[in-house]
Amino acid sequence: MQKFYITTPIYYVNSKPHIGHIYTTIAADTIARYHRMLGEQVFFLTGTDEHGAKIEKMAEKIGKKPQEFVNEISAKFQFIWDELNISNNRFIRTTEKAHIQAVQNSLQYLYDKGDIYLSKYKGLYCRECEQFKNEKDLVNGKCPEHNIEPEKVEEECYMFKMSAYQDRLLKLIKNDKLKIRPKKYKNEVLSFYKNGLKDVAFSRKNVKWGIVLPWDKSQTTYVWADAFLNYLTGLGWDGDVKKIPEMWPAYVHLIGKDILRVHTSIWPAMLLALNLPLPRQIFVHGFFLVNGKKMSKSVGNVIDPEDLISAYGTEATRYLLISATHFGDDSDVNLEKFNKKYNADLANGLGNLVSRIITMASKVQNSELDMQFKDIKELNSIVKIDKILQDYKKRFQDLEIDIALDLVQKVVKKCDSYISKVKLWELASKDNKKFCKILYNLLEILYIIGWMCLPFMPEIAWKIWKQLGIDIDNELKKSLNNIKIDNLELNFKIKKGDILFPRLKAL
Ligand code: ME8
Repeated sequence: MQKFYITTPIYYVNSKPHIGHIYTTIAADTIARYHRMLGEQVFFLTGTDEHGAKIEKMAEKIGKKPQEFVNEISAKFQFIWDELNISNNRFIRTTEKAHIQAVQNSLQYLYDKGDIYLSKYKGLYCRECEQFKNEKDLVNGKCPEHNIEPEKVEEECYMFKMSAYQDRLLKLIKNDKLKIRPKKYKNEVLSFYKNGLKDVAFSRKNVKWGIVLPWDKSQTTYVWADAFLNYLTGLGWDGDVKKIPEMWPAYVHLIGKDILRVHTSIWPAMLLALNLPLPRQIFVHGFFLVNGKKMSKSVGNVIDPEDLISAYGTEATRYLLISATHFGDDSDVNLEKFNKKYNADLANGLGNLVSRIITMASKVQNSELDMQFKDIKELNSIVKIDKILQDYKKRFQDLEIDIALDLVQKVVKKCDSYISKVKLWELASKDNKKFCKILYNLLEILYIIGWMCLPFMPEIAWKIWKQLGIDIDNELKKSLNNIKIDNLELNFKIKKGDILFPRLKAL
């Protein structure tokens, strides 16, 4: 069976989840669900990054013990993933005992091997990024990501010999053995490699909230070294380099552009040092902006995910975020845009189409529309659905998930215009046979729309199928690869359901 392992970044628990975290996680969930739909063996990992100076300081500021503080925030992430129907196989926390033990085992291995050595670090550290900065990365002396001055650090620490892996890594990136997508980000990484990779401080003397180094208890592990290993420990890896987890290597690490450099330098260098295979692909998506500015609490332009869920519901929130931008690009988002899109695509688009067709079909005697009405030629004149499905699969393969989603709208529009063109509602009394034939075709298309919605809005897919009288459990055992219009032998038993996307209340 084909294996498919996908990860999100593990998120810092210095504050509750925001729309950016939600975006990456919904995207990963959508891709994971798609691969399950193909019948593959899927493992989808997300979790929380709970150590480090940033979290230590935040806990101190609000007067809580770090462990108590991270427990609370991590629970908020888990709660919202449930609300959003996120289907992760595992939620990893870096404060779990097994993770801590595996980090210590693997760092001990690197230390014994000479890849980690005692030295002194002098430089600049941005606590918000939890990253060491070069002077030339700064704008007016400040970290451009967080607009704060990094602190000067001078302390004894253990360094990781990242420079030793530079040439091998550069080659692997160049020839796509470690694929970085979209291409503009590969180019960014290649130009960053031109300056060469330096060794990186892998421990901190003055940060107590971290994993203690097994050979020197006065130092804690650099939070990124700890965090990266989650991609392995989340699969149950215990730090023994001879035991590679069954699902490793990852098919894709999904990340935002803010953490591209570390993912394409420190992480793969650690893997080479551990003699473990590299992930196949790092896919980088852009940022959600508000009026061209990065969303941030200090600017006061943050959109709260809970507000989205209460305004639009879980399924529509998933839809609106995925369709907000081309996957990989930045996008400006605001509630006005979301409202418009909700009304156009969901309430008046998909929701209305399903309701119109189901209403007409429920008027047919006994609401039974069976195989005798099947007519592929007629169906193709509404929309060439097999071709659309092929395109849909290709888009998913290329991780163009927003374009795959847009194909649903394409089908909806084709059906709407066909219904208007043939004045279907009038045909019922004029030519019942033809009426039933067209309706049967439209129901088949709705059935396929159900499949196309499944990774994006699983509950909407189920609700569509339920109204068609489809056995959902049985449906979910099938593979999308076997869904072709010619092969379908469906008998519909219509059961009208609730409106899929209620109209929005005025803001
Ligand atoms: O960096 N738009 O965690 P983090 C889109 N713990 N996505 C955004 C976003 C925005 N405005 N803001 C954040 C960390 N994200 C580390 C990761 S992994 C081994 C350790 C998303 O809480 C995006 O995926 O700062 C980004 O990469 C991630 O949140 C950063 O989350």
